[in-house]
Amino acid sequence: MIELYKSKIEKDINEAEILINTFRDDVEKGLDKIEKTLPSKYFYNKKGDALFVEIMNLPEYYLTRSEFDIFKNKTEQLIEAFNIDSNSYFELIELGAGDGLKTKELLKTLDSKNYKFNYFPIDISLNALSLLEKDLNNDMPNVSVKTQQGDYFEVLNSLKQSKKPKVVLFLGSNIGNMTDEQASSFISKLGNNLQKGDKLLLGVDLIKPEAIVLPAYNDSKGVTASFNLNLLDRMNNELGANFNLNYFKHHPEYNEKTGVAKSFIKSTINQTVEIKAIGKSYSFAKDEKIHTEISRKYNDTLINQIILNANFVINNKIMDSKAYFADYILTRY
Ligand code: AVJ
Repeated sequence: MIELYKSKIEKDINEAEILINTFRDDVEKGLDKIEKTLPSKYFYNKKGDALFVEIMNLPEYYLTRSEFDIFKNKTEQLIEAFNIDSNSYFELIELGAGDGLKTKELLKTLDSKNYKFNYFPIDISLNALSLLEKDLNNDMPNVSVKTQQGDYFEVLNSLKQSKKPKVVLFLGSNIGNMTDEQASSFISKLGNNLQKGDKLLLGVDLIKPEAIVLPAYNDSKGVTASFNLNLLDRMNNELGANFNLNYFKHHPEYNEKTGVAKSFIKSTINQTVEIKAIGKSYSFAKDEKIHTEISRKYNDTLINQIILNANFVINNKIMDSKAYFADYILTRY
């Protein structure tokens, strides 16, 4: 028994070490570049998760509300686009668990119309999954929830065995954090794990004027700034760095022509920062920028380009009342 505990603890320690080592390696790789970068995936620690929840509730951050509008008010259109017989069983798979607020609207309607399905939320975080499962079991006991912990593609590959019709949800413009090349290969890989006729519901933010987009990434309360600068805090806490947060600031940019929003951290003075875990010091010139995130906005042309080499066609495009956001329904061929 004790041996068993010991090996479990050792396994946990081992996994934690791997995580911190990849964080260190990714930081080193990014900061060694002429144009310094840091990966946005490291925003999401406990503090970052909480800040992102705050962001979703900001008046300037229209994305979540817009997609919720679709799920609440255009539910029937979404379901119709799935093109599934209410009498034949299908699998509803969601990439990322989230708080389920949008998905709940869909689940509620599917349930009330007596559709036969299981809901499979996939997430890397067991904690997020168990919170969602409890909440759903409580709110809609009729809906069968089968949480799947792990990597999206590993889980999809295992679900592929069932050969049942599938609808995959990838919401929230999460794809916008990828470069277009990364997005293409992501969609291709999704297609490889699905069968002919299966659906992908891809939620994306649409290209729109700077006056609307920029404030969403530069809110007046400074929550997005804290979210971005949390990366420096993480490096201080986890990599023994000495970033002084008083001398760095959040700097968002948006190009209305290309639809690319970028977030940077800008050094406000000439300074040197030591990162003990890397064993190096980095110099930052006054006004030098570290690129931390892309939040791409889309239109039909861009979506068609991204799915060009994947086996999908666009079947429907369902937008919110302001046409800020679109849920594209893609069909695997
Ligand atoms: C969760 C990737 C959709 O890019 O809009 C919010 C993350 N970053 N504010 C986005 C985010 C800054 C968000 N996504």
